[in-house]
Amino acid sequence: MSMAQSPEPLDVDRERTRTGMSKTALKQGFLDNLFYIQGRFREVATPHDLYMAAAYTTRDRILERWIKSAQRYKTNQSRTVCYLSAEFLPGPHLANNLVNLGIVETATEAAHELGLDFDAIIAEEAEPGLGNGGLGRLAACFMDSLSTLQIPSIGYGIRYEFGIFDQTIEDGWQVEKSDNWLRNGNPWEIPRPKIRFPVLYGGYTEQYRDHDGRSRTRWVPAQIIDGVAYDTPILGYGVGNVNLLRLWKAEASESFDFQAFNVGDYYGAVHAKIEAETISKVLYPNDEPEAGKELRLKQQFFFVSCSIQDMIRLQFNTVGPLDSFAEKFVIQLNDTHPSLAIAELMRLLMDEHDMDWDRAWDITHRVFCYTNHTLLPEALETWSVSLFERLLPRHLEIVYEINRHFLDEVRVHFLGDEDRVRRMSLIAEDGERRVRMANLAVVGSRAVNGVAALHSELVKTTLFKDFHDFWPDRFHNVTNGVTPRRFMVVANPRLSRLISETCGSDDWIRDLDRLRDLEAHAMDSGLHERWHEVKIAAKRDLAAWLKHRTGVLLDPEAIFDVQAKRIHEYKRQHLNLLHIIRCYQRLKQSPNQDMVPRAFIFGGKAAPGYFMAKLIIKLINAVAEVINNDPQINGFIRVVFMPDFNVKNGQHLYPAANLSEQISLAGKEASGTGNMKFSMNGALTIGTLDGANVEIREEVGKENFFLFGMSAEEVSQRQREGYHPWEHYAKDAELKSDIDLINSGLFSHGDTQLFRPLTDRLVNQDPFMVLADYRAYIACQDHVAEAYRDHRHWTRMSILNVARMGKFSSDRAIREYAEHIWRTEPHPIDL
Ligand code: 4GP
Repeated sequence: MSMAQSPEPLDVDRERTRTGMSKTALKQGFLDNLFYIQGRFREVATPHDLYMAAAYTTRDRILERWIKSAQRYKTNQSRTVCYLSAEFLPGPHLANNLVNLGIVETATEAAHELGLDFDAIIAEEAEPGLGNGGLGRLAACFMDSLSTLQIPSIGYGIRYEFGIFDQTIEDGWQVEKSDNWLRNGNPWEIPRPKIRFPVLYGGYTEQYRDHDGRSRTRWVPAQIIDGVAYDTPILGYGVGNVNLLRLWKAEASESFDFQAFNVGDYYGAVHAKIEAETISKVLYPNDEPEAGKELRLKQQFFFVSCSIQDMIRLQFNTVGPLDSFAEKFVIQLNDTHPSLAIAELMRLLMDEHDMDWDRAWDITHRVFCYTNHTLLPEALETWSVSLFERLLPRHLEIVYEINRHFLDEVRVHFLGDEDRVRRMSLIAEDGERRVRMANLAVVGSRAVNGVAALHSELVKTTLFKDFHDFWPDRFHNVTNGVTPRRFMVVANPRLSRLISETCGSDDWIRDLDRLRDLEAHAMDSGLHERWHEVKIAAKRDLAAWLKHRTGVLLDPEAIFDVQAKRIHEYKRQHLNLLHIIRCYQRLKQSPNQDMVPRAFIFGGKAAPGYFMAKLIIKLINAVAEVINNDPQINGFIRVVFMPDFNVKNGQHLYPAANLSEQISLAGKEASGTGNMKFSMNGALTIGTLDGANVEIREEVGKENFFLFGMSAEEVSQRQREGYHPWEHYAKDAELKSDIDLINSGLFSHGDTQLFRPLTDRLVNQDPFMVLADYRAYIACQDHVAEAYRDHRHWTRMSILNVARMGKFSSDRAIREYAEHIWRTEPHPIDL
């Protein structure tokens, strides 16, 4: 609520007491929850008990709004957005919910009066790591914005018992630890044992005649598993709306257990239960590359089948007949992982609800929309026809039938172009026959979008060119965004306060374009001083945190140069490393040179099976060990790897960064969202013209962005002409000496072979053109160092970066989806 519009303090007090938001009510609620739910009293409570009591106290305050929202949506028969995503990375809920309820200060004071350490309570919460990276976090930002924009919505996904692994670093290597996030209970979820659906697998299909004599298909499955709903309320910021994150847990279906018991096969019954529960047991820890594993396909079908059945149930409960299903719902497919939903809706409409093909298809293709998140060929999901048929025999028939109708249309449109037909088919026929999930998603959806302007352009001109030729109007762009609630207000309270004071209101939290008001103060030396203080304080906090976890001490005066994201060759953490080695060599050659001190900070997980990514982590840590312990360097440069980068730990990084590394090879990063989080917190970007970097640069102004490297077009031209990385190695003496230093064994206790796979790959193949961009990157980094010397100028650039980030709020992204793609309206719930 804006300061200007605040009611009189007395009214606020009265209102807070009525709604349980007053300090007294919070304290009482907390003590009650500690006693009645945790069975503890103050004196014997563990830190985790205190956290649980705080969480329940907060949840109680959300429930009233939740029920009100559900009732209102039901009576209004509101059009509902169903966001289907195999991943959600919401981050810890407590702090975020307090912000969205508007009671951070009251809760802090209440905790203080009870003699509790508020920050310690917040820190107790386990990370719900139900996602790998960008895609899952985007889903969580979108849920926050959907609620804040008061759009009725349900996020559907899987309640993985084990989320993304916890990362530890041992001897410089990544070691994965299982993430038992539910071990101590999850106070935010509400189990819904009555919302339970059977999910079928395997078996065969058969034809039969129904009572009207029509030929119908019946699926006789070999296995039935139940999906049970667990709901997490998602509260909007400063509004009464609460939407739902509904995650499915797999359980053995009772009837199945029972059969086994009847024949005395007790072991079999238990076995079936274990097998059933395996489906929602663990998240696949791969970021982009596809795994092709049977369990993964089972997981995908599991959650889409439950979700579509749930929507049909809701349709009957509210609007009625299924004919208006596409008016009641819009289903957004977050990548191809949920695209089986297209075939599942067809099956349910036809086999269970008596519709003929044409009616069912009309509804289906009007209800679905699909977002693509990557162009990397290895990430495009395909499933072998034989596996697909074994698990989902009925769906394969439906996919074939969709394909038959579709290819008939293609043939009519592009007479005689069988090559095109082959490329567009839902089935790849070269080699082992495979189902192409991306093609299914495009054919089954009425709208397809990329996640940044450049990416959406490449989607149209490369990946889905044939489809774009056929259906040009189907393709859209919605540039990603992130929620300022999580990534500014929760992560960076100091900066948030400073912004609100400078702008005279906190309206920017809901309307991020209002950050523009900062521009008027960009030259104000008073603001400069405070801006600098805020940044330094965050850097001190991060330094203390990292010292505690890694033993490495950073100098808060140094440039905090941060690259935090999944480890992947296309993101080019090794390019960053080459620059670090360059700085090191320069300092060794002239120890007295006037270099701006730098702290190089990395964070990110590697997929457990991705050898090269794990080797990059090892190299980062190996370089860190040598540099940090070299007395000649004397702390001028420091390198540190933050273990277990996730939403929770990331919140320490964003506020403290001076420089944000967004250095992927142009054309490879679909959008990036870390780029937005850093910039919103006043870091300047060093980056290529890739993903959303392009738009960030447009917004903040090219003079406030450190650009280097080839453009996507130059990259493809180089590739067409033939790229020979060894020529760069041979010609550029510094580059050669940086790579040679790695090969010398300096970073590997004399082992000259350890990093060979990495350096050989760079010199001989270099698929992501690290060597081609090396020179430009080093030059740009020199430019950064010079710019940092001029504190005033740097601070001004930092302020302008924040001031111009309005576009990158997920509220803007959701507004675009709502207007151009979903055609949904807000349904405000009064407070
Ligand atoms: C990621 C993209 O790599 C990233 O550029 C984008 O910002 C993010 O999705 C959200 O759109 N892709 C994935 C993935 O995480 O698994 O494909």
